[in-house]
Amino acid sequence: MSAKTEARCEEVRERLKAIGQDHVLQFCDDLDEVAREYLLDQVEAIDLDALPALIDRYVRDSGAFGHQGAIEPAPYYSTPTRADADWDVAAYRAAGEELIRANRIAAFTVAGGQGTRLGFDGPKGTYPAGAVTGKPLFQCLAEWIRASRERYAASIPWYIMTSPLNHEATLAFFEENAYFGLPEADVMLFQQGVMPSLSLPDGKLLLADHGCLATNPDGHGGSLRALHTSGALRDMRDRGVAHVSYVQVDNPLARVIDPIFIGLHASAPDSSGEMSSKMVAKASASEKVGVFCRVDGRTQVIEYSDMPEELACATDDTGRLRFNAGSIALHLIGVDFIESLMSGGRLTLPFHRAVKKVPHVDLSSGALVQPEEPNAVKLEMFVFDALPKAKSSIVYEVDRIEEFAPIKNASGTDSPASCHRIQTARAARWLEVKGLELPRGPEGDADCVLELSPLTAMWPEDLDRLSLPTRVDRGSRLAL
Ligand code: UD2
Repeated sequence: MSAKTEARCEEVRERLKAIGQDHVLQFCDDLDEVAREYLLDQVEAIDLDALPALIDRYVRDSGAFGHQGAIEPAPYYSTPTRADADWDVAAYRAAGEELIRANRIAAFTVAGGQGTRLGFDGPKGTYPAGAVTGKPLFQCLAEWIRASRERYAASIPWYIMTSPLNHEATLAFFEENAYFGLPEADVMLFQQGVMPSLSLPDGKLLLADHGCLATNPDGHGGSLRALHTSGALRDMRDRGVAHVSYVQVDNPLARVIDPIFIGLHASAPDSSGEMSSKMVAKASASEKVGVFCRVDGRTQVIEYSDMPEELACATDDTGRLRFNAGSIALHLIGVDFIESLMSGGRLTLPFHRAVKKVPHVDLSSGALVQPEEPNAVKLEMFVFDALPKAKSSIVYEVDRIEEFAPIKNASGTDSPASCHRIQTARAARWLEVKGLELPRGPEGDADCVLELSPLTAMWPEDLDRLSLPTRVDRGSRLAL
């Protein structure tokens, strides 16, 4: 062992001892130099100064969110097709288009999560999503960006956040697929950070093996830190990007670059241009989406699991859910705002705790234990917790069929099957307006499978340029 590594080891041991965590180096003497350096790197990547306070708040205490002040529904811009939509859609669309043409907009996809609920063993973005073609989620998003680049003659860089669990596989997938027709220089993949898993009830760091801490990705809120540490924000600055369009990897219908939303975010009188959101009217009181609320005059999302049931179920005079604005995790975020969230090198977002079964090394025997009961706390940050830090944040309602078909579960709600149905319903709606005859089943659903690429049409009116078939046969499959 080199003297340098020995010295580093002693220094880290002292810091760990001061906070009662030096067990982490218990097997250090058995490790070769490379393995030992790896473990020390892992420990040094943790904010050790902040750890004791985190343990007090989230392990010894439940870290539950107390919402101070009255919770009111957040106001929103109604979708343009609603009778009460009284805002100038064309003007905002023009304002958004100007920003896109001026290369002020970037796309940003969070793709660090694991497809555990889907039962898919690979990066979620590689999952086949196209209802007819089976094209992967990443390609669906890439086609929106390509179509927007062509339409607006803009560069629209695409930043993609992966995690240590899927980074290499994601990178290889982009290379195999030639970046889906986008210039490689305009696609940047970077990894999110991790948080150490902490034992219950005493908040000890756990070892996944003798030379490795048990960690988990730090949540999509960690993206705001990773944009900074990866150099992505600096790259945005160099390119003159002012706002990023944030989309989750699981929604192939996400309108990745939406001029109307961009226009509202950047120029509506009640928007500070810091962070804005899209919503859909909730399908039911129990739908698993966060809800936009106003607390102490600030817009924020209360996650479905934190929403008091009496509020989630409350209705207004017309019988509609009072808290109706469901978050579909589509945001526009100002680059200046992202920078302002890093104060003194630390991201100032709260954590959310999840109690999980975390395999770990037993310190007395040195053997790996697979716990049968939840034994540890995992900490994650949520991107929407940045919303209340914005001075004035707007919410824009969109039509669920137009923009929200996430793939999260293997079957039922938010599954590949429901996603394909929504893709078909959206394409059917656009095509029927253009006079195409579609077969309908007894429930009124289109009795065929349809898929419409944004390279073919980003808006219904784009179909006017095409010569379309005049009818679709019952049970057939059509990709345009
Ligand atoms: C999210 C929202 C929910 C609603 C719904 C809409 C949360 C906590 N809830 O639910 O309110 O808006 O989406 O679809 O966000 N990810 C990372 N790194 C991580 C964790 C997640 O990149 O460490 C990505 C993941 O790849 C995915 C997205 O974040 O693209 C959403 O994560 P999720 O599937 O855990 O969130 P979900 O579906 O519970």
